[in-house]
Amino acid sequence: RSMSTAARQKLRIGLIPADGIGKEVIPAAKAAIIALGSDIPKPEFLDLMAGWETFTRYGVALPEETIHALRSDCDCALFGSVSSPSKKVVGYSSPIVALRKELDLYANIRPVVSVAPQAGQQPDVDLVVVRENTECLYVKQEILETGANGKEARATRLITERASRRIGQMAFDIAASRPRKLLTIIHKSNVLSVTDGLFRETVRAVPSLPEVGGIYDGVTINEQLVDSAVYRLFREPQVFDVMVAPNLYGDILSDAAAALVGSLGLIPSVNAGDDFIMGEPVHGSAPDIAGQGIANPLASIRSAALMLRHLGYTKGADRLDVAVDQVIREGQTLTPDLKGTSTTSEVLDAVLRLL
Ligand code: GGG
Repeated sequence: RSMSTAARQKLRIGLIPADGIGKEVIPAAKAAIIALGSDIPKPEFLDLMAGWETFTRYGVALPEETIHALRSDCDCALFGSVSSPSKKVVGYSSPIVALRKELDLYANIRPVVSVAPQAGQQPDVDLVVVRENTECLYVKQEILETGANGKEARATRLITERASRRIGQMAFDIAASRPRKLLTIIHKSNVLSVTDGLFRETVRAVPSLPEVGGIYDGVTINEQLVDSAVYRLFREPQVFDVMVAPNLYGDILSDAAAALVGSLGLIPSVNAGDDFIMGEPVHGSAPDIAGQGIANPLASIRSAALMLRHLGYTKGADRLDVAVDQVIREGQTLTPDLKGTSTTSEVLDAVLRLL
């Protein structure tokens, strides 16, 4: 669903690089956006803070100022990557999980496309994972108690009709706009019949909602248990077009799908709500390579393209996508995750030359 462009004079873009390689790839996306010139309204960038490093410096992972600036002063945003610790740290909570909730960015849309089968990408992969972005186990209601079995840890998994319906509608919209018009609902209702059962039934019922009025009649609905979906993803990824999944399954499936096209460093996403859009590379903060200047900027540039496309700036978005695809196809200027020897700035320069 594309948001209104509303004849903007300028495009105010919040930049939240956050941690690790986010600080290297978000500036690359910024440079690519600037290079679009008059194909988009004049961009204005606001540098905003969030992340583990922000927490260690200021005692807060997602400052109020960042949320306020996104709500009041930005038309859209780009988020990099965050390095949350694997152990509980008092006072810390993942800023990206919180941001998605604060801004009600209820859909995480993650396209995975192969453009260069000759370079080891699986041929004909062209799928979109539509991940519910606000609930499931990510409501983060965990408790630790001591009982008869020693320590007992419990987590609440929340699935609501409202969230399942709106992610379902988003997924149907996306499926209806694509040539194959095929939607696969991912669940595990044979075991989790209450929670995944509600997700599955609610998404399935979307075409029959009174307000939908038959617009999804051309969409074929499939469903697949999450475990066999992963199996099929590796055996025959071409069978998938749009996959809609609860939060955790969607997170895992999209990382798995990235392996089909060579690197997580290529996979973009947008966090979409009805009023705001935030691009975000699917990869994390990659502490093993952070600071070396070799992070792949292509997922961030593609995330900028997705964000612009969502806002209705199709020409600018197309130019970014065409340039990125060309760099991948040529295979001359690639970072080490794609078996290349180029740096982040060399890959960015290759994209800029093609813009
Ligand atoms: N850009 C995606 C990203 O940062 N992934 C890592 C992630 O989501 N981590 C969760 C967290 O650290 O809070």
